Amino acid sequence: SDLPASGRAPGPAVPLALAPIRSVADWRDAILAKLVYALGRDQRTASDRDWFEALALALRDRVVAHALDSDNLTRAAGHKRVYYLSLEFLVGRLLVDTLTNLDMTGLTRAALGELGADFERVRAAEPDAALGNGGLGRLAACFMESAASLAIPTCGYGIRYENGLFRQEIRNGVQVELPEDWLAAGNPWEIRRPERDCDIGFGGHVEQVGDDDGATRCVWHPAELVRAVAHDTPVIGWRARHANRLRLWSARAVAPLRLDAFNAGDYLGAVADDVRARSVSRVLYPSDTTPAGQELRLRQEYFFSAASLHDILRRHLAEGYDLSRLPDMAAIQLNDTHPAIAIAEMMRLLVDRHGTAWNEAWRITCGCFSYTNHTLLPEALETWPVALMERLLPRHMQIIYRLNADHLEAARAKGAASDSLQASLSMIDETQGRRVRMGTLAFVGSHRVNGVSALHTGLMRETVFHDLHVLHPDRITNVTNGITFRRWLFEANPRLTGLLVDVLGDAVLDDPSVLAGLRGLAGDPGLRARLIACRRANKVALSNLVGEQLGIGLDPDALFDVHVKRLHEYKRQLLNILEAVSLWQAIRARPAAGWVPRVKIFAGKAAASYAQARLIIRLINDVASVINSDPVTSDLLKVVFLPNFNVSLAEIIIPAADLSEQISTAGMEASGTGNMKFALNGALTIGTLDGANIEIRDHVRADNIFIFGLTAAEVAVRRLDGWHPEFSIVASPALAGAIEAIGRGTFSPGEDTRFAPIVDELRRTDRFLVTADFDSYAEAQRRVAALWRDRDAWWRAAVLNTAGMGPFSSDRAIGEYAEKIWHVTGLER
Ligand code: OAK
Repeated sequence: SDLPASGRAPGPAVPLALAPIRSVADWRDAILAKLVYALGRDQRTASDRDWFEALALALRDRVVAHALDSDNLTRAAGHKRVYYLSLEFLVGRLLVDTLTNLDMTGLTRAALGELGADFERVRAAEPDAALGNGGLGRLAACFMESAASLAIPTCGYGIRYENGLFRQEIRNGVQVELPEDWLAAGNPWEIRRPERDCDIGFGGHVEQVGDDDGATRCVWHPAELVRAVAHDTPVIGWRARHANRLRLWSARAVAPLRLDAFNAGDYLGAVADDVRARSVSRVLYPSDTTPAGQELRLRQEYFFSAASLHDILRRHLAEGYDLSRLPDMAAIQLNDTHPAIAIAEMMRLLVDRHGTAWNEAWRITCGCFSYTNHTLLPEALETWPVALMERLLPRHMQIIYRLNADHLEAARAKGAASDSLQASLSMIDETQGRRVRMGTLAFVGSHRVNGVSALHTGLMRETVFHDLHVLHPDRITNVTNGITFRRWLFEANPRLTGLLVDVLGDAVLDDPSVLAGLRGLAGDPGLRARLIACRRANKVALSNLVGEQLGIGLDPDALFDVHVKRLHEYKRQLLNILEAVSLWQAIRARPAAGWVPRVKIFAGKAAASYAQARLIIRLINDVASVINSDPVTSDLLKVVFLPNFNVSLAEIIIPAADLSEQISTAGMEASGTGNMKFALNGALTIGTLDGANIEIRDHVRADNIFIFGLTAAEVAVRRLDGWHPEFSIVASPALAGAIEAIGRGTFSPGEDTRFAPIVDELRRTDRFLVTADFDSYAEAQRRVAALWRDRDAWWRAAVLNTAGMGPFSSDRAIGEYAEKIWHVTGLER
């Protein structure tokens, strides 16, 4: 018979979406029912956390109904699906996102009010899901939201880390890392999917079935199995048009308890296998653009890639398709090289498990995969020691050798035959021990490879991927990053959003290109007055937070100059704090010279092992405590370092910013996405011609952005032409004065060597060209101050920033992926 394995006839899909909630009373009762019957709590004693959980469960019912409905439609339509494989999803909170996309915020405020709960406090009770380090992880989260909003059937796959990105405290100016326990009280958004669990192998040996060139069937006998346990979080799109899932895997032992050992009193030994297995999904590596270089990291990468591919093939076959049709039904996006081992795993599954011929398996694999590169920093280009791969993934190593032989042979046939070209094209790097180049594997196994801004994509073609690009000139393409306007405008800045709706109409909520209509209103005094009021309210909110957390009083009428992002030398927080020191010295020298009052706001985490970045955090904090207690400058300059930067804090800081610092060494920031969030909210950018700053300048127009510094091409020349930082320091009294003050212990009384590693780096090597760009940066800051004094001109520029940001919606970015890379459309209803 043609009944499915369940024995039940499939029948027509039942309409699953729950009836819309029509009244506050209905919704209030739905929330209360969750509080009482799902959580067993009493309304009179319920905590904010209890209300959050009850509300999330009530909302989840509705989102899940949409997700099942979307699934049914996708299946019935035989529609292609996208699979987004990412080791990081930096989601943040989901409550307001879900309410916004379901259009239930107002209703919920009222319903909670009737229940005696406070919406703002309930909202704050949700912990951030911080399953990512920075840009790459946050981009994945924006993309999930946009794919749902565009009704593109998509499943995100990643790891359900028990401990996400660490919580940062600053003690005596020093970063202290504490574990973040986001799951401690449970996670009401997720649903366990035990029927999707699968077992992932490691180690062991390979049994050769055919000849020994690796291209015929083999049987891998792993020495160890780890169970991948599936958890789904539904992701609802804007106006509830469609819902997708984020499927996160956690790890546990196949047999979590050895009862014999336990009964014999060996309580630790009885669970040792489970502890070992669970370590795979225990912590997120804080490896933002530096390699973790450890076995556990490779285990994580293979674990989630293999579980995800298993799931993708299972679904494809269950829906009755032949494997040869996989590229028509599945687009698999690799978010950087972290899941690149999936390419070898796909070949293994097709060849060894399903008996597909090698060349056909390769056609299927390349047809499905595409790869996004997120950095060109040499230390972040992933390579794995061949010996480690052979031990952990012996069959994959064989497959990689065979793929590499085919690839090098094809290159030779196209004329790339010299030893040096073959060595540079090889998947195996022989220069520092033998290591597998994951970027090369990802490139060769993908039909498209993309960079994340025009500049970055150009540099991919010219530098790291040059030889591969010559071999496959149509493979590299650009998709400039984007951000979801739902979270970064509607939710983070409801005041500005209300104003935009008033001025531009409801259409602005659905079509970001409508923002361009602001251009004609840039000189409108009425609009300006309302914008000023809205920014001021956001600045008051941030000032209150700073007051509560740090006891520093801020003047909301001062210029809020904001630099928030991961701490990394190439992002040059050091350039900013040096300029702050120099500004402080200049104000002290001439206190009555008509300075623009300024607050320099910093936030960001440093990788625990990154000593220089940690020291820069210390410098910022030490400079802050000296400057903030100086009575001479106290009305004119404040420096603030807000601890524990995360998505939720960003949502408060960004709408309150006047000036956005995007000052990386040109050529080093692949794109940046914070730059987009600030400009969308009307902050003016001070920045280098790096990453997406260049495209932002093109869209907001050069008069409305403060560009300074060396270009990427000039940086490249500088590095070759024998330039020395002392040249720049000698030529700049302001810079020399700032460095000297730091070296002299002005900010580390009694310990003048505290910042010696920073001073030495600046004076001797200055790999990130801080000294080379200092004067140009300081001059740009004077332009900032001059424009700030001209209130009309400043706000005109601010309006033109918001007006120009339509193209930076992640809906546009996802639309480009869909068209150019995935060959998929949104699902029609
Ligand atoms: C993290 C780990 C390894 C490789 C890259 C990253 C990463 O976060 N890169 C960042 O990706 C963002 C999204 O594309 C870009 O906007 C940032 O410029 C880039 O540094």
